[in-house]
Amino acid sequence: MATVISKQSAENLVGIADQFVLQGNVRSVTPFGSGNINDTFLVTLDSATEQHFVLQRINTQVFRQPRLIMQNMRIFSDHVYQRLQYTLLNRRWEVPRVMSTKDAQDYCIDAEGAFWRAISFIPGSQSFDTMPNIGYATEIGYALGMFHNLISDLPPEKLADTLAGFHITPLYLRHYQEVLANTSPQSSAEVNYCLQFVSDRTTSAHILENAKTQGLLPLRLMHGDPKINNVMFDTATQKAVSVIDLDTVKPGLVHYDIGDCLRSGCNPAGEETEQWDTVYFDTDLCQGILQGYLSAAKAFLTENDYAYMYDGIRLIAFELGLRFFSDYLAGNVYFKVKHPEHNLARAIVQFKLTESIESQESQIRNIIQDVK
Ligand code: GN1
Ligand code: MG
Repeated sequence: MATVISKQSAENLVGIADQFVLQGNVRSVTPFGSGNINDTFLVTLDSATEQHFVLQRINTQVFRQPRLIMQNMRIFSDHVYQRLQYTLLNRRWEVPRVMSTKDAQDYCIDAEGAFWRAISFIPGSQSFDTMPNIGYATEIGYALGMFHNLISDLPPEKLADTLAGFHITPLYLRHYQEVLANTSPQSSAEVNYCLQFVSDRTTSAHILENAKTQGLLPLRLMHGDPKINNVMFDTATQKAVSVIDLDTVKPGLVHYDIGDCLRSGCNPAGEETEQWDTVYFDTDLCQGILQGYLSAAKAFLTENDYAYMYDGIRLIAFELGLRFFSDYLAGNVYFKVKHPEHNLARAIVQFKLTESIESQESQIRNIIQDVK
């Protein structure tokens, strides 16, 4: 459900935000962004030095050990700050900073036991839910490549697993089958389409996990959620300047990230549309994103990484559709929804996108060959 703030809780919000303020006063706290899991607010201060920061209530039903997230974020940012000191970059690049409370903690717990943390807001930046124009595509790709590049020498085992099973498609498939066994969804054209869609694709769900088990794809650190609106753009230069939302930075495959970046960046209709006929995968945007990605990531990619890139793109679109559909069947317990059919509608968008990816397989494989 959308966050509803009563007068009472608005006052509480100011009190919670104030825990993270070392200089100045809180002027306002307003709902921010379009996250599906955590509750996010923009805090505005009357301070001259730092005008805004981002306050978040972590959904502890999803992230069971939120302290591990904060620990990962510290290790991640210490490493990246150090790398940036020794990297000659001729452009702006920022890393979101964890803010401390008045008593020097990474988080605070409110009277109801909720877990709150604060992250710096990248000044003069904005994000987009869909690609404003093709010029942004290479920038989105560059941002993900830069992100991967900066952690490519941080050993994966240094970071904890903050969300077990995240992006392991066969586990989502198993969960779906369990949910399905315990529900009898009301039959409709939309539900039947989704049921059939998944049942036609159960055998291809294992492709990345099999490649990982066979040692063809190495375990690396990943972002976990590099969708288009997690890339921040400088409002003046229109260049990508940061990748935000670091809760799922943890060991995984870069293919999950490449897939997530492309399934969100190359879907001009956006993941919230209900005009399902307008959903398609734009191969020009795909070419731009991959070109930008490789301009920063080429150094650490192997032949096998390229060989499985198409599969990653197809699989992550399918996987997200499967996750939305399972959540619809389970009664909307994971993703926030605005109405009961919301997750069903979101699933159809991802399945239509998967269909479009599948129908352009040879073009997408050619693009990968061309840009590498
Ligand atoms: C969730 O909460 P948000 O919007 O940052 C989800 C991602 C999905 C995304 C789809 C931890 O991210 O995996 O791709 O929704 N995050 C988690 O918009 O499940
Ligand atoms: Mg996220």
